[in-house]
Formats: sequence, C-alpha cells, structure tokens
Amino acid sequence: MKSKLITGLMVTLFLVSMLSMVCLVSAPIPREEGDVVDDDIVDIFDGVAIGLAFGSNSTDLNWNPDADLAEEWGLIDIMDILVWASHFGEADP
Ligand SMILES: [Ca+2]
Repeated sequence: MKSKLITGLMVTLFLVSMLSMVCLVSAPIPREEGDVVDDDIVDIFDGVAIGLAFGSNSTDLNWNPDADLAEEWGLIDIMDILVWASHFGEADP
C-alpha cells in the first residue's frame, strides 16, 4: 500500500515536470476536468489525491471516484494522471 502511494506520487511528479516542459495540448475536455478536490483550481492537491488512489479500483479502500478522470473507467492509472497534468494550473473562471 505504501509503495503504491510512493510510486503514484513519483509518477505524478515526473509527469508534471515533463508536461510543463512539453506543454501538452489535449482533446476537448471540460475545464474543470482534473479538479479532483473540487476547489476550482487544478493544482498539486489534485495530483496528491490521484496519487493516493493510484492503482486502485472500486473495491479498494483508497478508491476515489473523483480521481477517475479517464478511461479505463473504474481504475486509477496513468491516463488519469495525464488528464490531470494536461489541465494543471487551470482555474474555474
Ligand atoms: Ca481511470
């Protein structure tokens, strides 16, 4: 469990640093996409929430349905992190 969390956080931080350099532009997704903790800004706290749920599915104790941002639905994986990272820094108008 702890190693999953550490792995999730490391993957999250790696992707944020990569995407900030590459400036990835994504397909049309609602602006609030990636705001896992629902505070109207996509920031590191949303990444931490995804990291805490990383690798989980709906039967796991650390499952967070709000962190399930992308297909494969019902699993928190790298695709959910990519959606979050592609919206990092966005704020609700
Ligand atoms: Ca997912």
